[in-house]
Order: sequence, then C-alpha cells, then structure tokens
Amino acid sequence: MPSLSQVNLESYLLAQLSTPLDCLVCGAENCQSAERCLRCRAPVALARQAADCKREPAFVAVLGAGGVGKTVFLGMAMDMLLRRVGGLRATVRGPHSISLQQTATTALASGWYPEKTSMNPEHWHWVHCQVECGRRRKVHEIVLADIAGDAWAQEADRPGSHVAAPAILAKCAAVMVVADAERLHAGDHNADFVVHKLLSTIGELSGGSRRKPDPRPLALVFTKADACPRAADDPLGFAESHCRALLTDCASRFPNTKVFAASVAGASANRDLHGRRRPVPLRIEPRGVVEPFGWLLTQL
Ligand SMILES: Nc1nc2c(ncn2[C@@H]2O[C@H](COP(=O)(O)OP(=O)(O)OP(=O)(O)O)[C@@H](O)[C@H]2O)c(=O)[nH]1
Ligand SMILES: [Mg+2]
Ligand SMILES: [Zn+2]
Repeated sequence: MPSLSQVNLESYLLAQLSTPLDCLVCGAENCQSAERCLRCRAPVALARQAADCKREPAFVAVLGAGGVGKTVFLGMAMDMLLRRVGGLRATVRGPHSISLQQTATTALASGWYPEKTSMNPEHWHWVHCQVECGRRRKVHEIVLADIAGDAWAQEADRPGSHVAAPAILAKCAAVMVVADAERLHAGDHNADFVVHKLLSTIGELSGGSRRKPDPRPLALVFTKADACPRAADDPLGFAESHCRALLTDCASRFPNTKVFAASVAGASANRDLHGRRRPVPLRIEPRGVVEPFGWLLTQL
C-alpha cells in the first residue's frame, strides 16, 4: 500500500525573491538576495537600510585623485565619529559600513598606511551612517563611498567609465574635495585637473544654470597637513597662495565653500618593504579630521 507523504511548497520564498530591489546608487533593479548591485557593484544592503530610514539618506561625494589621502582620512573620520569624538555621534547602518574604518585603522595600527584603493568597484568601501550633531542633536543620514582616485581620474576623462561615480555626482547633497597639501606645496597640480573636471560634471548633471548659485555645501580638505604646517595653520591662506585656481573653481560653482586642513599621522618616515621604499606613519595624531564633516552636516 502506497504511503502518503507531505511536502511543503515554500513558493512564498520564490515570490519574495522575485520582488526587485532598486539600487540606492544607480537605481538598477536587483534581486533581494543579491550582495552587490549588478550594474554599479554598490552593496544592495544600502537600499535595504535606506528603506528603514524615515528620510532619504544624503549622498556626500568625496572627490580626489589617487594618493591624495582619501582612504586614510575617511577611515580615520569614521573611526572618530563612531567613537563620538568631536561632538558628533555616528551609528553605522549595515556591516558593509564598517569596512572602510576597519581597512584604515587596521593598517595604521600595524604601522603602515592602507594599500591603494583598487580600481575594481567590487572593492570600494561604502558607508551609510546616522550622525547626530549640534546642540539640538539633529539626526542626519549620510552615504559616502571611498572610490579609487584613479577611477575618479578615468571618470573625469571619460564620463560613464564607472557606473557608480556619475550616479554619486548626480545625486550628491554635499561635496568634499580632498587635496594633498604636500603635493600642492611642492607645486604639483596634476590632481587639481581631476577635481575641475568632476566639479564641471556635477554642474552638468544637476542641470543647474551658471546664473543660479548651487546651494550645496562644499568642503575643500587639505590632507597631510602634518607635512605642511602652512596649510595646518591657515588653510584658506594656503589655498589662496598654493591652489588659487582650485579654490576659485570650488567657490564659483559652490558659493557655500569652506576650506579645512587635516592630518592623520603626526609624522611619516620611509621604510623598505620587499626592496621598495614606502612611507609609514610614525605616530597617529589625528587633527582636523572630524571638523569638515561637522560643518557639512550643519549645512545640509
Ligand atoms: N604625512 C602624511 N601622509 C599621509 C597621510 N595620509 C595619507 N598619507 C600618505 O598618502 C598616501 C596615500 O593615502 P591614501 O589614503 O591611500 O590615498 P587615496 O586618496 O585613498 O589614494 P587612492 O586609493 O589611490 O585613491 C599614504 O600611503 C601615505 O603615504 C597623513 O595624514 N600624513
Ligand atoms: Mg584609497
Ligand atoms: Zn547600482
């Protein structure tokens, strides 16, 4: 006699997976269970986290050419914000939001600077965090990405080379331009051209006319100020004397521009690794790292 057995049809699981989830960055439809967006490779979790927020998170576009110090600066800033240093209290949303801080602090704690950020969008660090600031403890939701400087340079030359980059430029609510004080002091302006092109792209993408000033805040941050005391003491004076064209471009496109100087290391030295001389941080003494974020948030 045949025996009967019961099999549960869990078709509701298939129905759940068939509901697409729009990528927060590029808007492409993704499967609910996907880890990275199939188009821009940003974490799909950003969209899931944003769905839980009361208001849409504000994108901060962090621009800067290769080697200007974005990963060190942003990683240290996240570490300090999460430790609630400097009057700002941050809470990260999603485990992917911790990897930037982890990459930077792990390297610095072992006596090295982090590796150059990969050109592969799969390896870019994305942070979604909630930050409380000001006396009234106003809550902001922000999203930022640490994109490889070489990818920004490619995007500046050939717009659309990387899907995530123009998406950030199109929807950013605030801009942070990262510039290397040491290189500017030495008269090296190669990195400026990347920023000029990207700022121009932001203007084009937002469709703003040149007559209407862009109300979005822009923080121009000079990194490696430990190696350039002039920038640390007077960031605006340094900008006027060492990169006037960059400052003028920022301020004419974004009248709400403020200049900052920051450093993560107290000093650097060179050390041999597999026959190659590499700079290493001698002491970790962050200065001026949280201030640009504090200002941008109050301006949002
Ligand atoms: N003196 C000093 N040097 C720094 C500091 N921060 C970064 N550097 C140096 O700048 C180099 C590049 O820093 P990164 O943060 O990797 O630069 P990046 O902008 O992320 O570069 P890409 O990943 O290529 O886009 C480091 O390897 C250090 O040599 C700092 O606070 N002080
Ligand atoms: Mg980097
Ligand atoms: Zn996407």
